[in-house]
Amino acid sequence: MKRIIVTGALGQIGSELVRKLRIEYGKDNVLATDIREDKNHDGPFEVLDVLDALKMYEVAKKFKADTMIHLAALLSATAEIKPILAWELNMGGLLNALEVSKELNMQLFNPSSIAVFGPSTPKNDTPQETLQRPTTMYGVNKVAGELLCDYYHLRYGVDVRGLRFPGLISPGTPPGGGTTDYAVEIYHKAVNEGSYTSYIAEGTYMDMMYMPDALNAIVELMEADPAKLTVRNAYNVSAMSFDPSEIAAEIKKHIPHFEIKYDVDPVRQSIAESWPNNIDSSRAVADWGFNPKYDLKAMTIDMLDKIGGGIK
Ligand code: AKB
Repeated sequence: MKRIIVTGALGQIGSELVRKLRIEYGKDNVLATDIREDKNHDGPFEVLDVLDALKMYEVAKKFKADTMIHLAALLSATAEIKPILAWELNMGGLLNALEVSKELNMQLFNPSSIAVFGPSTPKNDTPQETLQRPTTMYGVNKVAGELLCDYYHLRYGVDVRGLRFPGLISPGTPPGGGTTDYAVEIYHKAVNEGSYTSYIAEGTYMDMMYMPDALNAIVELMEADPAKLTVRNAYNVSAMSFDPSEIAAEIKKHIPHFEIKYDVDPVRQSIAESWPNNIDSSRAVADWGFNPKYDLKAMTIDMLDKIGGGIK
């Protein structure tokens, strides 16, 4: 049975992933950690700043962890506002996670992002291997992080695995500071207020995935036969691509009075425009059977149901 330590466990992915891992591997085999205290946490929990390498080592060693899921990071929009902090946290945290994984012989999961691509990358069906010249601090962190993962795998044999996540959509803990967050906010505003003002312009396409598919992808990748993995930096994975008007039209099918307006934020718009319209996930399909279940239609039904909008 795996013994898993999760960093950034109170964030959007972490809060749902820890719940799933505890169901699959047993509550006491999954240690949630975060920089914030969670007094009501239901299961093993430790306060951990990922920049504290010694504490990361001690906590993982004491727990006898054989796997680390390293989620603590600043997302793209916040990273543009606080680029130095983004560099320190995103790079320092990952370096510590790689070092601790090397020392304790742990398997490591590192989330990368569609942000590794930039304006010179092919925009449609973006291949697994292509130009990666991002123009955001977050993208620079993610490319450097992917290279570090390759390095630790080649040089030290660390069993590191990663996914280039698109925007992740979920009804629970909200994302914070991302460019794709509009696709989460829109559902809450639709249910609670009947309208949403999008900071991303109509016609701007980005890759997206519903959280259950993202969680399955993490577990399947970490369980995959290492001999089948041809990528150690991070696999392209996407389940759908849409622009704000398409998600609005899907919501309108269930909430007919719903209206979308636009008040474009230049910072997040320019980040979105530097990213692909849709990436090609075929390598993940071939190597370990990536198979997302939710498209825009199915995700919208589930999101509205869970948020409380019901289906009319
Ligand atoms: C963001 O928008 O920053 C993230 C991402 C695509 O990595 N959701």
